[in-house]
Amino acid sequence: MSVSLSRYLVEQQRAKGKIPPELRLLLEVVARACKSVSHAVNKGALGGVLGSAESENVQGEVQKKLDIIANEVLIEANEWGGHLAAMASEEMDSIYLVPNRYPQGEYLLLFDPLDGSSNIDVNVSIGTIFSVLKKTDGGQGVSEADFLQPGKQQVAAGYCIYGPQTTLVLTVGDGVAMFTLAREQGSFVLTQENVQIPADTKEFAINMSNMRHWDAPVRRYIDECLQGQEGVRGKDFNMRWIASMVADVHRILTRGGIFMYPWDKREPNKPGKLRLMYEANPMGWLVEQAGGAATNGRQRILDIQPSQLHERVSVILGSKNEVERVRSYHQG
Ligand code: P6P
Repeated sequence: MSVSLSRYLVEQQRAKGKIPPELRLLLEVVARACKSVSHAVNKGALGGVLGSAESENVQGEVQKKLDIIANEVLIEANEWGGHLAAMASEEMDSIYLVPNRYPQGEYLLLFDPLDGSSNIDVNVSIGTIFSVLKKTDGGQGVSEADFLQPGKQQVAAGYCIYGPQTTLVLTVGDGVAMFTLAREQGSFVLTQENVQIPADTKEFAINMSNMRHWDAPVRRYIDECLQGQEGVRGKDFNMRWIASMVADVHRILTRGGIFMYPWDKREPNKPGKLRLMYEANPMGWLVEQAGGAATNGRQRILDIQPSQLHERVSVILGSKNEVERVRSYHQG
């Protein structure tokens, strides 16, 4: 008997008391929105959704048509349900308040509506990343300050990868579960739970073209991997870089590995390329819930106190022993 996402969430709510009804509703709405995004992505050129939208987002990046479509789908799906106070998106400069015509809830939803969008036009896996926080003060109204909570405060986090399969990966703090979209019924079906990342790995993911810009600890770690059996690591390594964080993280959750997008001296004033609130925090919690680790090189990512909604961070995550090694090199 297959277990649907809805049944899994009811069991997390009823049997385990892990999530209240409002959070269950929120996660079901997000999953439904991801199904709509998957449908749009899968149309590709046939849907007239490829290419640039001729606009820029807050990050100064050219937006793809699908970036904007995915953002609109998530906003429209979530704004009326009464479970949210506000939303934040990589594609929007400021937070999105739930319109007054709808009831307000206590949850805050953050998302990168379509991560990896440089891969959209070349048919490589992309995905939606989401993070859920709760308003900390019971007061009325909501502001950006309500969002600025460390990642360890998340109550749910996940992503939906649009690849050969459309798979939703989720944690509510009780391990990591994976749900594959059964297109015939249009429902997400549980295909793996209690995901575990091997503590060791022979596979690293980093954009090697940036090597000359890296800090010494990162350079040392990668050099040692490249030395293979003849070097201090005593084993050969393999390299992967999909340039789509969702796809690289999905591989790591599935078979282990280490993913690195470290600070580099191309833009020394930026702590990294990836965003803390809606990329590193949700992915960091998923990885930790699967037995892995996530650091910025010096600090656990989930302990970082955000100061801005769109702040960036250096990301090193995956197999625990490898992440620990990189962290120790930063300490050294
Ligand atoms: P680069 C996609 O644009 C993204 O934000 C992540 O999904 C991905 O890991 C990274 O940037 C790729 O960056 O510099 O290799 O193109």
